[in-house]
Amino acid sequence: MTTPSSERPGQGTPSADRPIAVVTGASSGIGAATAHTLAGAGYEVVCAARRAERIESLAEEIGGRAVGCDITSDADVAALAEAVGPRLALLVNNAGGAVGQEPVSNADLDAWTTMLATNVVGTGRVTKALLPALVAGEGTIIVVTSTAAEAPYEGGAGYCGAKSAERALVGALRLELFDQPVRVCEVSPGMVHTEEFSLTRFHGDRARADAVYAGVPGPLVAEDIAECIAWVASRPAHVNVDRMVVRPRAQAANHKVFRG
Ligand code: 8X3
Repeated sequence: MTTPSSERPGQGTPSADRPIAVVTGASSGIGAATAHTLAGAGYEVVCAARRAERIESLAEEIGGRAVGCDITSDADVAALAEAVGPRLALLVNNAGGAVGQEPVSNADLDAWTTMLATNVVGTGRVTKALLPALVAGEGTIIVVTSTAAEAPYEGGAGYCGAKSAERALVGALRLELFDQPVRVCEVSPGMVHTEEFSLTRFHGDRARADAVYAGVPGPLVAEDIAECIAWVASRPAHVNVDRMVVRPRAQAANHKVFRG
């Protein structure tokens, strides 16, 4: 469903008159920024994440709804689908992330399993559960992948592998839905300085997390990606943005970053 900007209902519009958007991983970073941006664009945003207290305050702030949801749980995702109801305009699969950056020789394979369970299987679980509502609502699916799927880098076997598999999911799904009124899009961000991404990746090591962005003149921020997601969603219904790759100007490739 596409809502022309001139006809978009505002945030104060009653829920029944607003198209519904689901954002997973809405408790922080790109997910929270996307929830804000989509609410401003007239959606009733269902904020889904594990950390209930965070999404409850977010939902209250933006006139949306909070649904506690661990995307690795069948029961939680079934409850999310129940809460959404029969029609859905937009699903933003954002939940996921990186855990660790060790070379294969020293890999924590449990971390690989976690990354696959969230980024790939979790995205598949949510998408599968919400697909009937998306078809009924002639909706749009946007998957937030990563430039980690563009090319592998040292220490990225687990994360690059997970994001590449998530990208493959997007491609397969688009082919499967070719005769359905559902758009399947991918937004692939490069370096985005959020409060948690690198901190989680480096197990809470603040110095290592900060070093990722040190000296970089203008890494992306969550709002940059939220705007891209909202733009992709707001194209006319016949326009499918297959993939949008977005990096800061200072990042020519994952491994080639200018630091002033
Ligand atoms: C985040 C981008 O470069 O850390 O998904 O893989 S990178």
